[in-house]
Amino acid sequence: MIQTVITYPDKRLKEISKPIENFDAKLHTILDDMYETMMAQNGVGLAAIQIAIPIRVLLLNIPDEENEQHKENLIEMINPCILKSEGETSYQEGCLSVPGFYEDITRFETVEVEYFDRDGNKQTLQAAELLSVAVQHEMDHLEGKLFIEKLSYAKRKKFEKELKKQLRDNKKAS
Ligand code: Y12
Ligand code: CO
Repeated sequence: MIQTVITYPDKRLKEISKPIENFDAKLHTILDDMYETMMAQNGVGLAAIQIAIPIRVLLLNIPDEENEQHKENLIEMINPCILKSEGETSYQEGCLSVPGFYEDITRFETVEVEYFDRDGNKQTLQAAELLSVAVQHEMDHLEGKLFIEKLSYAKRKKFEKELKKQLRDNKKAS
């Protein structure tokens, strides 16, 4: 079922998510709902806290060269941990919880991540390029952090100005 994505400045986005202990049917339903929700909103990544569930679960579905997403490329990560990180890269990020705002953010260039799949099997992922950026962005959500917190003072001011305009426009439209 498609769920509501909560948006900034909803305080729930600041919550630190709790580890999963049981890899059961309830978890599988949450993962399935997250996938439907992410696809319905053209997302490439989604953390459970974005649908107001504070658990350490995230999804990634990176588009191919034709910019198309395929379910076979879906990665479900439960209780992810970064084992290794290298380099530095900058990428224009967006977030379903911060709609309409995109900005360049600096992160590690590559990361090695250990996580559990939906059946509780331990997995490792070597991530580079968009996958690396997206996994770091989603893992920040598990710590209650949004990409806008990484902005410089000047860019944060630009974001706040755009947010105020969005809120004004939404009020006018309703
Ligand atoms: C680079 C870095 C981090 C990520 C993490 C996941 N972010 C998203 O999936 C963002 C999706 C997104 C989709 C939007 O909607 C459309 O494009 C139709 C969007 O636009 C609005 O809300 C107006 C904003 C963000 C991914 C890549
Ligand atoms: Co996000």
